[in-house]
Amino acid sequence: MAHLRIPRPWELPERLATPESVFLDRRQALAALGLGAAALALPQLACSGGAKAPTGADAKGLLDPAIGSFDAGLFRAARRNPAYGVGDRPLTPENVAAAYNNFYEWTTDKPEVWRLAHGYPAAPWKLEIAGLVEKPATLDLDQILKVAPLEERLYRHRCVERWAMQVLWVGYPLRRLIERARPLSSARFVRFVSIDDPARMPGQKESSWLSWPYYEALRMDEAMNDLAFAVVGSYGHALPMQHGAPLRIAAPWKYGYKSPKSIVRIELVAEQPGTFWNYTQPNEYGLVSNVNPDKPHPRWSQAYEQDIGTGERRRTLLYNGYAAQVAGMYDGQEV
Ligand SMILES: Nc1nc2c(c(=O)[nH]1)N[C@H]1C(S)=C(S)[C@@H](COP(=O)(O)O)O[C@H]1N2
Ligand SMILES: [Mo]
Repeated sequence: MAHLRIPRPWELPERLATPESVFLDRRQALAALGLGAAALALPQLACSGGAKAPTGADAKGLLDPAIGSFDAGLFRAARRNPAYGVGDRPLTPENVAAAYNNFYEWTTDKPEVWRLAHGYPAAPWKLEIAGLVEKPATLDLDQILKVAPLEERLYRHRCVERWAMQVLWVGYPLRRLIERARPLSSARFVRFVSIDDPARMPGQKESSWLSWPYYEALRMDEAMNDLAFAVVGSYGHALPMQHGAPLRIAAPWKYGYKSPKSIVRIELVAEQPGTFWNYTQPNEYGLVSNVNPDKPHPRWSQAYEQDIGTGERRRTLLYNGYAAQVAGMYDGQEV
């Protein structure tokens, strides 16, 4: 290993530098740079209908909660919050959502993530809440799950790579977790740090030049918006590891990378923090990264997306369909 020079992020081969390029092969990425029909063409997913879900013996362990049977009753008791719907879009089957994941700590190969992640123990867990707060704390799993009553929400999810789904998350408003620590008025951003475990996470070891651990951030007003959800479960049970157990964020009006998984630290800060992808790809979207059909990625249009469940190609919605909840936060600002 000693003879290997660690490349700087800007030297990365394109294939490794972005999650997007895993989805789009080079020819498609070049086509997306062009005009007209080619720019609108979406790459095919694993099969003609959508992403392929493993079945039978091949799916063994696919949906296993990474915290085992710990507090299973808590998840079953979670009630659907009727304020959140996805219009006429169908719910993505849970075995599709759980078998097509972005979680680079494991691998960049989406259908393989769950197999590698399965068996990783998300219990016990420690979550630190620190920075500009009156009451810094370290929460164990039981405390993480009981910050507020669990509720279920049907959310859209839109990846910057243009795949999309409708998923049932279980959790509580992120605001409740932040309020628990009593933020100081000087706190302007919330920074999240994901787990760092290169000994057991093959993607962290293989992609050692990436700036692990994964880190993300929201503005304070975004984090306090009711739509920002602290997710601990999916489809009526605790999260399987591939979805980011035991705690991940869902900020569904933003591209998927703004929803960090397997969080170990939340920090309230005054200055705008950097993020994993802004550091790696500084020429792509900035901190806000709201879903916007009219703001193309440097290498492709965002006008259309593809549903991983049905394979349907459809128009991208501004704020991913959540304008009523979030547009007010961006009055007079660039979306
Ligand atoms: N720690 C961590 N969080 C992450 C990622 C990641 O690679 N590592 N990928 C992000 C991206 S690009 C997307 S689209 C979503 C995917 O969430 P899902 O696999 O649960 O659908 O997770 C986000 N959170
Ligand atoms: Mo993504």
